[in-house]
Amino acid sequence: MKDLFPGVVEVCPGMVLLNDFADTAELATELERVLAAAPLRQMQTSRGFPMSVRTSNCGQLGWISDRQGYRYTAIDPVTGKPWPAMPSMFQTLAEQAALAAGFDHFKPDACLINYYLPGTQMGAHQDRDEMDFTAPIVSVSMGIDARFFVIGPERQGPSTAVDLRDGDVLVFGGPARRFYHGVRRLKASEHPRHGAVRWNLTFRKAR
Ligand code: MD3
Ligand code: FE
Repeated sequence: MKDLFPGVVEVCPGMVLLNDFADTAELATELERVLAAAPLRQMQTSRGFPMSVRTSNCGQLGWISDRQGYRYTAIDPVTGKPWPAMPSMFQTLAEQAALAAGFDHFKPDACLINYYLPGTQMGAHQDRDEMDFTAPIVSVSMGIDARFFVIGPERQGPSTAVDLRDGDVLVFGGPARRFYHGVRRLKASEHPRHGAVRWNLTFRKAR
C-alpha cells in the first residue's frame, strides 16, 4: 500500500482507495428516490439459489442475474420499466472519484446498488459482464464497516484485505479491473445515520 496524497491510498497498481470521499447523507436521499422506482430484490443465479445480497440499479443499464445467467438490461424485469435515471449527484461523484484516482472522463452508464444485512457476504468473483475493460469501476460504501478482499487475476492465492467505512470510495482500473475480489461476512454493528446495514454503489461503463 502506498499513500499518494492524504486520504488517497494505492492498494495495488490500478486500485485506489479514497478515504471518506463521499457525503453519504446526500447520497441516501437520492438512493431513497431510486429505490422507490426500482425496489431492492433478491436475484436468482443460474445455479438456482438466490444471492444473499439484495440489489437494484439506476442508470441506462442495470446488472441482473437470473436462471439464464448474468447480463445488463435496459428494462427492470421486476417493474417492466426502464431503470430509474442515475441522479446527477451520483454521476458527479463517480466522475470526481475516477479523476482523483487518475482516470479522466469516466461516464458510467450503470450503477449497481448492493444492500447487505449482517451475515451477508459476497464470494470471490470477477466483474466481466462489461464491454469496455479500459473504463474503471468506482465503488462507494455507505453504512456499517465491511472487510473487502482482493486476490489477483486468478481466483486462487493470497488476498489483501481493505476495511471499507461509510464514505470510502474504491476505484479499480488498469490491471486491478480484472482482479478477483469479494466481501467477508458482514459483522453486526450500527451506523448512526444508516442503521445496521451496508450499502455499496458500483458505477460501471457497461457498453
Ligand atoms: C474490483 N461489490 O458489485 S465493491 C460488485 O462491496 C462487488 O458490494 C462489492 O464486488 C461490494 O461486483 C465490492 C468493490 C469492487 C467493485 C467492483 C470491482 C471491486 C472491484 C470490479 C473489478 C475489480
Ligand atoms: Fe465485483
